[in-house]
Amino acid sequence: MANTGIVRDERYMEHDMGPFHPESPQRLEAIYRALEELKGRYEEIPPRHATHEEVALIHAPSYIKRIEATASSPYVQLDPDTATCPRTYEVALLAVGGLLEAVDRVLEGRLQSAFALVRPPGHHAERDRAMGFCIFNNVAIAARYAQGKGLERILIVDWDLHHGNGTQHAFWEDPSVLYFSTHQFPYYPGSGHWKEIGGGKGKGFTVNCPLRVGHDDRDYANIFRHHLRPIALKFRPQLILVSAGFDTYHHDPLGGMKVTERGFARLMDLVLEMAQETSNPVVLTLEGGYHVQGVARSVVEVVRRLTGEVNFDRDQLREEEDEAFGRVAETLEKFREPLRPYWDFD
Ligand code: Q9C
Ligand code: ZN
Repeated sequence: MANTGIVRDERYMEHDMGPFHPESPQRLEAIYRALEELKGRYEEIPPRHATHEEVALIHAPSYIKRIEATASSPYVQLDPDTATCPRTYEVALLAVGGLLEAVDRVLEGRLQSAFALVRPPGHHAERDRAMGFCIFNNVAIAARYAQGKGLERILIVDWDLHHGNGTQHAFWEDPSVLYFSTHQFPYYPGSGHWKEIGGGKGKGFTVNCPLRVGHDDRDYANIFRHHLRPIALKFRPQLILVSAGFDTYHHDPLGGMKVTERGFARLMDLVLEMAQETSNPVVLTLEGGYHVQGVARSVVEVVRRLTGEVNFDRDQLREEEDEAFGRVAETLEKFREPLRPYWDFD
């Protein structure tokens, strides 16, 4: 059995943007309840609050103070989609700190992988701006934090439905953090065109895969196998962070993709395979995903894979994916064009 850890804490439910907001406490309630099925097969990681210094690895001190000040108001609207309640500031620090605890455990070698089941999500948060349900950019802070512990190369895989604009901006000119994203396009937040490949020394280290609606398990698997994989193997990350959103789920209310529970398990399988080949740990953090039962079931399938279970026939899936390759072949050719000077594709 593989050694995996889960960050979970009831306090994550205390951040509440109102009864009609899709990024609801019910998401984690359903996930935590569904995970009871796997109890004993993962270690529980208690979170802590991140410090100001840690959050300031990515965010402007004036922005952190602004968020801190929201704790004294019943409600502050930070952006058309993002609001605070009096508990939001502390819960957002606990989200960052939960992910940092998970990173600590894998860097100490105590765990091979971990999944921070936290909220609010983070990948839209900019240096000085909340956006798209996100307050602090959990995954970006975690990457900088891991570098502070001596790591040189970190890969961030963002399989959320949306483009992680905040994460992309944080590492735009930085060749030490490779940001890879698949996302519905054109769509919110608008960034993530395939021509966006980073700037300065970071050119080639931002990889965007903008996709039309309707892509399914096999399409995502093919993009991971034939685009992410060659890049990751050449980059040789020392840690893989995953912005794990489940809003590509086939019944998600915000998305137009067709990924199933088994599709998420397969993406996890492919990321773990790359991690084994470059012998590095994997830490996931929850981003979006708004079909409450769909997210819960998908997270369970991903965690099953982290514990070492492979409850699908990998050879059979490979065959099905090979047969469907034509659906993404041209798209992949296009994505590869600006990246050819930096990476070797087949
Ligand atoms: N106001 C995440 O999945 N929708 N965020 C904007 C126009 C915002 C999604 C619609 C969607 C944000 C973490
Ligand atoms: Zn999303």
